[in-house]
Amino acid sequence: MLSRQTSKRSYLLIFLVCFSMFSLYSSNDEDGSKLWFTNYQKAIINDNYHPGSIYINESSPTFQLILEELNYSMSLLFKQNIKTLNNHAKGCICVGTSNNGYIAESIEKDFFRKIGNEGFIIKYISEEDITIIAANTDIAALYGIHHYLRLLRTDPEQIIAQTIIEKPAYQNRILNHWDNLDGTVERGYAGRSIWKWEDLPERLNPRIREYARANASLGINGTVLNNVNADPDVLKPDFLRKVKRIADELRPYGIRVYLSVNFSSPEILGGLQNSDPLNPNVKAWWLKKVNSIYELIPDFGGFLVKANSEGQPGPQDFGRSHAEGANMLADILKPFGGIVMWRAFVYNPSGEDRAKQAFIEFKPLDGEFHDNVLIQVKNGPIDFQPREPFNPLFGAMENTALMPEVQITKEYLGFSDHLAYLGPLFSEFLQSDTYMKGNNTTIARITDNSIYGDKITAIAGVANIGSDTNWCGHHFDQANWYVFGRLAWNNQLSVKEIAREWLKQTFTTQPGFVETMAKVMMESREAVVNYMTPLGLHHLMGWSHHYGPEPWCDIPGARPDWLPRYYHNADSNGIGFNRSSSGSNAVELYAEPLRSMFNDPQLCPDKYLLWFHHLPWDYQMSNGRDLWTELCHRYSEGVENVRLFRDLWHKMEKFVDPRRYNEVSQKMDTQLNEAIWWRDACLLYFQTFSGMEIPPELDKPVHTLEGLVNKGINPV
Ligand code: GCW
Repeated sequence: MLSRQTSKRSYLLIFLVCFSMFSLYSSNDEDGSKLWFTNYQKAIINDNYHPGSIYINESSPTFQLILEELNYSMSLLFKQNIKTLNNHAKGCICVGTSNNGYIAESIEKDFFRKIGNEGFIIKYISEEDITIIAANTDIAALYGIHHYLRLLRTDPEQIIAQTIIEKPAYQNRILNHWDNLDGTVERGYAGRSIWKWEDLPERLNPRIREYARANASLGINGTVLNNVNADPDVLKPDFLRKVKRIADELRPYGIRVYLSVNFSSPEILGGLQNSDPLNPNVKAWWLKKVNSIYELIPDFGGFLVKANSEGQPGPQDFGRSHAEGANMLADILKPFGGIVMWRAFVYNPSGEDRAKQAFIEFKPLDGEFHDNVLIQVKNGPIDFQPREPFNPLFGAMENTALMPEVQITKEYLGFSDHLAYLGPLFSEFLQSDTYMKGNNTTIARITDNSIYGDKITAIAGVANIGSDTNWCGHHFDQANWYVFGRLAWNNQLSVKEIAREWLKQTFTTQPGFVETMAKVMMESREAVVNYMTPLGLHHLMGWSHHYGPEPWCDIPGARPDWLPRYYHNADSNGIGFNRSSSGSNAVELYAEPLRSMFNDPQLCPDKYLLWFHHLPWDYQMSNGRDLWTELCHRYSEGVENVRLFRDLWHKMEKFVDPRRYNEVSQKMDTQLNEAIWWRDACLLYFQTFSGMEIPPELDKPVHTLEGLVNKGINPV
């Protein structure tokens, strides 16, 4: 029997155990709101590396942020109070520019020349046990400390192994928000706009500061606040005051604000007769407007313009070219240091293949754009599909600054319901060789100035950020924001390494988790391609909302180039879009050897086969299967991979807090159901043309075609 004393003690023990379990549980039950600033557990370099103090002798709002960030992160990492020093001392982190005497003494001058305004150096001086983070500007020092903290949390050995010198690949690393002024987000799947326009300028959403911190941690240095389908009202004085409030908040983090503008603003807001870019009154209107913006926001970045595209107004409405429109705005912005990002996303329901139209319109304008204009080109020639070959404008406009635009929000890859890590998509695109100047004329090297030299450089990603607690809708969609930022900084990084980095900072550094999930992430986009649009198929999704499969979609009177049939061309003879020399001849827009390779179905990579060719159902693939059988296998493989990902995720339960574990599990169930939906819809529909059997070794459809056609999709 327990004595009274013992039983009291055991109650106390049970209480303590329960209490500590409870606090463990509650502190570990993450909701995703902390993004990649969640896990600060492992920071072991070796027993001797325990920095315990910070020495910064310069001051600015940004240096203040640096101090706060270091204090916060290092006390979590090293589990001790971090001291702030007035001089350098053993065991300190010393951050600053060459205005700091100790830094000037310790870092070679040449390094400062190499890193420019945004690069940094991290140097560990082992004799003194001091880590220096040096840069030419406070913003670059902020990038430096974030890099340092990232290494501490993911790969700490690097810090003591060598001097690290980093500088960004692109000058302008920009998020494009498709946020409307009413708080909705076009193609946004994570809630409403984080700007909360209605509260501004009086009240600022506290999330904007966290947003700035997250972007600065990646080196993102610009943000376009509003949708490219631009509401002219954004340029009204009341709105500009709201924009100013956001710009003021983002400034210490090195983030400049840009706006999408409507080309008809002079007519709509100014009451002018037209918005002709050569009309002196129009120019005067824009000049006055730009002046008023810079009075409020002295470091305003410039304008993003979607002109003469999908119903948006533009210079062609007045018989002027894209160059005339862009240059007019650029000339006005130039004295203020602003730029124009002019989109090349143009196509019309003409007889011409949509995949050629941007090239046909823009290529002849090469050399006509002024030097503060960038042409913003989507990665593929159609529209952010799960897979497209690269847009042939890349490499073809030697005398024009071209900036890549990728879509971080997953309009065509399952919204925020499907796990699809976009690193492989982004790097496949950036590393595509255009062969325009021989081997290794990759898009990364063209657009970062490594090949044609001396132009303004930039890259844009359409943001997937919203008011959802976890910012992006799916916990794993945070990785897409992250990988965009990391590649914008260094377009040569391994996207698998980036996935590992993100996993370690967001969940745990346990190798069993990191390696398994990095593999899942790396394979996830290919799985989506397989269950949605394998072998070069594209644009099979539902009308307007773009969710789910509708290869049969037919809307009386609709633009043909908005209907799936335009792209898949399935009939009893076969399937695919003939863009070879016997078809639309889009292949001619590519340089050799790509042109010949894409033109010949025997040489064309399988992944682009039906993008460039219309082939018979019994066409022999290189693996010996006929086309129909291969298509069935690809769709099934996509589904099986999702099943595998889900099973692997279930094995991760012990590594992940319950909330995020359950939320991701639920999304994975949805993804599996929808992968099956895609497979069944596409195969059953295409089977009506092929008349061939689904191979018996593959799972049978669980739906009927009739049921799916009548399903009536109700996306989020
Ligand atoms: O992909 C299409 C989207 C539109 C978008 C357009 C664009 C902002 O469906 O919603 O409009 O691209 O990029 O301009």
